[in-house]
Amino acid sequence: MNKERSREAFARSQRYLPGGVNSPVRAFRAVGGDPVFVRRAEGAWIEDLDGNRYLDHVCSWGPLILGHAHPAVVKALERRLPLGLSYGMPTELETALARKVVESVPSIDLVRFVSSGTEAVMSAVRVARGFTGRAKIIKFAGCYHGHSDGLLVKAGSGAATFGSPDSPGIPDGVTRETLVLPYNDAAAVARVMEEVGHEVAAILLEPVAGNMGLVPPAGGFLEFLRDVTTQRGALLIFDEVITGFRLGMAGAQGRFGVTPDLTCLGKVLGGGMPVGAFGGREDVMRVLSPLGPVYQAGTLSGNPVAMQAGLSTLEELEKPGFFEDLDRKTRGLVEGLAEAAGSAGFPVCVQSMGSMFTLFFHEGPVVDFASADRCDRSRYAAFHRGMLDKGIYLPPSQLETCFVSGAHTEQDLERTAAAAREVLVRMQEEAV
Ligand code: KE4
Repeated sequence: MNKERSREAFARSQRYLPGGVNSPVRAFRAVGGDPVFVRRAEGAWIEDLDGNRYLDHVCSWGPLILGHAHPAVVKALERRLPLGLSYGMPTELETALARKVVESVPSIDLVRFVSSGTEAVMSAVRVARGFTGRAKIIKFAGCYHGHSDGLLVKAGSGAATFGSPDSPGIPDGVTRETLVLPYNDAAAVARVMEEVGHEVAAILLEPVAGNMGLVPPAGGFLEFLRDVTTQRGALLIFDEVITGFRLGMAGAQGRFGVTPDLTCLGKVLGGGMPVGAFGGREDVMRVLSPLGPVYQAGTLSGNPVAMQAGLSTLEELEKPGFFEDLDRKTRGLVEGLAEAAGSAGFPVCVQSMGSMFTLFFHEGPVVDFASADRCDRSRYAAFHRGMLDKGIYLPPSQLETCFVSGAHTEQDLERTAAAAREVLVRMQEEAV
């Protein structure tokens, strides 16, 4: 594949942008090689500057559940744009999208829109602390909640010791109130809640983890967290930035029947435009300014163009059979990938839920960050390069999740499975 124009574009971008990108994972550092620069995308396909086409399983890291440039979304935006891009004043579009969120997501009585998932989770944590008057937050290793200071934390030495910053530039004091526990470890949560539960404002997690690869909750784990937070007067926050409107209109909380006190949303909710949201119990959300004393604000929050993109996207998702069809197609792909993995001759396992999946270079199962961290990353990098050369675009990191969109056809997905088989076979041949 000729990628000369992408290479030249990457050289130019590094003159003006740190690392040439506006989000680190896009720089391909975890898999090697230069990033692909996009000229256009449509449906399940991306075209790069050199005219190479790729079947897209990143889908902009989740938002493009309909595929790229869905006609209904584009047409709605073409009608919307001549009316203005932003007002900084209320519009009925915000109310319409808020109504859809409230009617779809079991935990949400009131919702506020922001412009990113980071903002959504940062704000939800502030609301939880403001509502409870408590400072401590429990999060889980391997769950990513955006880059707000208090959540870029790595586990302290002992279970009950508080986190330390996971990036320079964050004072110890900011992360001191954040505990990091192993995902799916109910015993660790029970111990800490026994010790300091009365000081915990909230337990925060991805109900289905997507940021250490696809790691589902262990049986009973979500139900346990719901019970232990209720018992100790702490709030339960589901970060559904990935899973919201991805695992169904009611997200992971609908699929598992566990209702948190607050939910964070993003990605699909904006249909590719910058939208995040946080919402939950009315009594909790009423602490927010201008009703209550907890401050939060945003110039482009509820932006009308972004609201329109979200509304048009959700209207497509609500059509009968959308999710059933998407999940069925993904199951077929995952079966093909599992078959390819089984004949690889080295440890590869596939984990999936709904239209999300990850091939782990690990014997499996991957149940938390410690196990995810034992994946063979150099094999994943070789797999990524091999798939890219076959025109299949996978996340440039082992610890991410792949997606299927409504635009992927059965034929497309057979192509992905066949490519995976060929690449894994070649990797085995080259390894001997
Ligand atoms: P953003 O600020 O990137 O919109 O959302 C942060 C966020 C919050 N919560 C969850 C569960 C998330 O997955 C994310 C962001 N996801 C990553 C990829 N898994 C975004 C990709 C990137 O960082 O470039």
